[in-house]
Amino acid sequence: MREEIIVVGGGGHAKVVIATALECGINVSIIVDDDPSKWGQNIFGIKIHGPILSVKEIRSPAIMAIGNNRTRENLVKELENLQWISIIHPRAYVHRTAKVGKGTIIFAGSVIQPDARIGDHCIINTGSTVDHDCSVGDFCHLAPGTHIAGGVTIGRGVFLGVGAKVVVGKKIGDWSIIGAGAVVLEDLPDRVMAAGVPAKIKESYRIDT
Ligand code: JB3
Repeated sequence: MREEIIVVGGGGHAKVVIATALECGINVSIIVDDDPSKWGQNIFGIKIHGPILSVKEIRSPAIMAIGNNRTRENLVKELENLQWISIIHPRAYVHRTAKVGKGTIIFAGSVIQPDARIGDHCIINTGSTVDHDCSVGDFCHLAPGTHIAGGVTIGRGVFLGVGAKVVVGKKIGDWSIIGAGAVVLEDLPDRVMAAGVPAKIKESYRIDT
């Protein structure tokens, strides 16, 4: 029998998560979302119910399908009974020695090389690469077309914008945000926003959360 999961979130990201699950032969039983205007709508024929906390007491396999890193973290704390699964698109490559945490989704065209470690509830978006011996913390989002070279360490809750790159062995601290197309050539601390080529910290931008 096909596995049945709950999908938390009913936006654009959920659409790609559900498409990926279906490609893996996983059925989606319901979608939950807190936006009442979405209730009764459907994604690929699967109905959006609400609100999210209506599934709080259910023990079921599930995936969190909301793009914002902090929102995913907050909702996971509230939804203790759901059993978070990881989903890897059949046309992604994940080396057998790589580790992928629970709740993490790896989209089509992505490549995860030997001994890379990806934490829980991460999004490895379309066509991204994580090279050998990298470490990616929990609740990160590597947007489409991002590339991190060998031995890179990415902290918790980091967002790499579309097409961003990180060179060999560099470190990015927790909850930092890297702008689209940036190239990170130096280590970056926690909670900074950096952009450009080479990536520079935007001093006027503070990440307080
Ligand atoms: O760039 C790409 C390829 N994908 C983006 C993805 C990673 O993130 C996509 O284009 C969007 O920018 C974004 O997708 P997502 O998460 O589907 O976006 P959004 O529509 O903002 O959020 C999805 C659902 O989450 C919405 O229907 C909201 O109701 C719900 N939501 C958003 N923020 C929230 C919150 N629900 C709760 N409870 N709390 C929140 O803070």
